[in-house]
Amino acid sequence: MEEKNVTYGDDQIQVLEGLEAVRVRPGMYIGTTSEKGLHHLIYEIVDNSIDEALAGYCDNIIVTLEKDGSVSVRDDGRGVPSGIHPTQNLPTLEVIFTILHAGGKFGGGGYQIAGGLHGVGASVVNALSKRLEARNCRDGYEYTIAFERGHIIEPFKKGNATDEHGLYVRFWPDPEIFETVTFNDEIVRNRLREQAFLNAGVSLTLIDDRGEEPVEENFCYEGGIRSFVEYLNKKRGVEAIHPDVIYVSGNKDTSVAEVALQYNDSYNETIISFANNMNTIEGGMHETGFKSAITKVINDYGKKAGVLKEGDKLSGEDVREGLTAVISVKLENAQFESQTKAKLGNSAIRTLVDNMMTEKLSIFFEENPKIAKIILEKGTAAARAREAAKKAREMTRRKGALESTSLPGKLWDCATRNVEESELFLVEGNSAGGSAKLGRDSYFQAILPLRGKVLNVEKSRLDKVYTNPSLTPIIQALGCGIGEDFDKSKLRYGKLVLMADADVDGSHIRILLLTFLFRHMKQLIEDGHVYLAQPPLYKVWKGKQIRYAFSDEERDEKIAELGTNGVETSRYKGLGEMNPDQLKETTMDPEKRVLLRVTMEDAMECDEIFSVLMGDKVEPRKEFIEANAKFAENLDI
Ligand code: 1YM
Repeated sequence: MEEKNVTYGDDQIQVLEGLEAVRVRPGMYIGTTSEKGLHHLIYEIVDNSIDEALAGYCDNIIVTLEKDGSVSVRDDGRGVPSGIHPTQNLPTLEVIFTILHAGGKFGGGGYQIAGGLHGVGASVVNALSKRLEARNCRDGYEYTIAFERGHIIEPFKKGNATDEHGLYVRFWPDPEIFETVTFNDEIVRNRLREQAFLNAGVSLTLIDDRGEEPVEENFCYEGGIRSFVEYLNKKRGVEAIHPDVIYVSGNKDTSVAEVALQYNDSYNETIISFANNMNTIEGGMHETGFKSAITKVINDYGKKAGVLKEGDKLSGEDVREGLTAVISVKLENAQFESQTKAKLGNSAIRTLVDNMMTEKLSIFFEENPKIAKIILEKGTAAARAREAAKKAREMTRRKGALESTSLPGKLWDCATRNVEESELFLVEGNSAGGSAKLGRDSYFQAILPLRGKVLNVEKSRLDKVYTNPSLTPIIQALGCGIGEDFDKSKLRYGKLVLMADADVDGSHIRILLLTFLFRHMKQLIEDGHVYLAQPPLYKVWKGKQIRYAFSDEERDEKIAELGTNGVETSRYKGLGEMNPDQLKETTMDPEKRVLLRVTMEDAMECDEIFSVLMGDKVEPRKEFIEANAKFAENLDI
């Protein structure tokens, strides 16, 4: 291969303009330049290897977090075609890393399955890396190329003969682009494990070579999403109530769907769905089809078996109590909806999943009447609890009517009835509640002090939740109901702000509240109504000049700002230590405060942590605490 001339032709100028556009607006291509976006770089490259594995040519994918901060990904697939690309008139290896959208398989035939960012792939990683090297082994030779910030620095070169095959890519993320360039092994490990579950039989290995000794872990599951369900149950410390995971799959046209499910002894539902290997955390058509089918099949079977009388009906929530399920669909032209692009919109997939589940789950029940009976009993028990909850709720309502107001006594409400501008603060402790009451703007800010610990909803059914003295005031104040009564049009406040101390008990309360909201008012989180207040950790002052700091670093900055002679610092032990003015100024005043919006990912994480920490099993809890010693210490559970 000839060395390329350094004077650029029109084609190369277009290429550089393309990659430059990625560098100017990285968010448009990888969503964000935060830690999350940084990790997307790895996913983009790994997704290409997974495509090669799904095409049937690659068995092993190895990801290494290198000592120098770079990441390498190696697969044993065919390697990239070694010649000149027919339309671009450049080496194909170069094209993959320089032409945007090249990931979309311009080779023709088939479609890209691995989700990633819809095939923008390798060229985006190249544009956002301060250096990238590729070594391609194919047809008996190795071929290399290297780039700096998208510009070729070592041109495409044919090297030595080799009998290896596959592509090796190593990249150094660009610190000019990303907020951080330090990879988190836990994030990478979770992603590789998840991809191993979703692509049965593909072996993914993570090597973290940044410590003194390299740490290696391999993920490969012949059972695919069946193993995923087993893993989720084990991690959450719940006990399955029937022997094997139930698995069904089906296809229509070019789409395929598979579902694995198993019931357990908890009261919670854990449904995780994927479209083209991307986690659709907001669900979508595949989840809708699944839910409708499972409700229908269990009710039909119950009628046929004579367990459900005419007129009895198990609700969707009833049949999903204690259910762990993984839904995975693969389709062409996936349409992702919603703000976070995490919801699948293709309606044909709803029909596919619904029909497949209806047909195959019915057959499974006919063939396994014992298991069908266990599942049916679980659902009817849930329905009885739901009835009890309804009665309890009616009782509270009636009581509320007698007392002439259904708002909780401890609520200091705000004046405005305009939901969009109003805020409800849930405040830990009565003394902090008192400060918040005095520090608020009573026109739009309402305060509800919480006393003591919130109910652990993990181990409680709905009827308990409704009547629990720590939760009823919250449910009443919000006004929108919970579970299947949830009606967002009745929501009384546009923002729900959780305000708890920055200590052990505070984080415990935050996790309890988030778990409650995630389990019973999920839509409030999905629609972005839930926030965490950020009270400062330090007060730094010199004479009459006062500064607040939210971290140790910031404290040192503020000290430097005021000058070191005679500066005093104090650490807030809790919200209660702040006087109303301070609380207003630092935590409540919209002009000055910092609120963190809770995302579905945050809530799911809490839910998971919670299942592990509060569930019945000791072993997963021990494992979790050992693995997260620092975090668990903060939680103090
Ligand atoms: C470490 C990342 O990208 N592996 C990889 C990529 C490709 C192939 C094999 C491949 C695809 C095809 C034919 C095809 C890609 N090739 C192309 C293109 N690993 C990694 N492994 N032969 C090999 O899809 O037809 C794009 S990606 F366009 F050149 F075919």
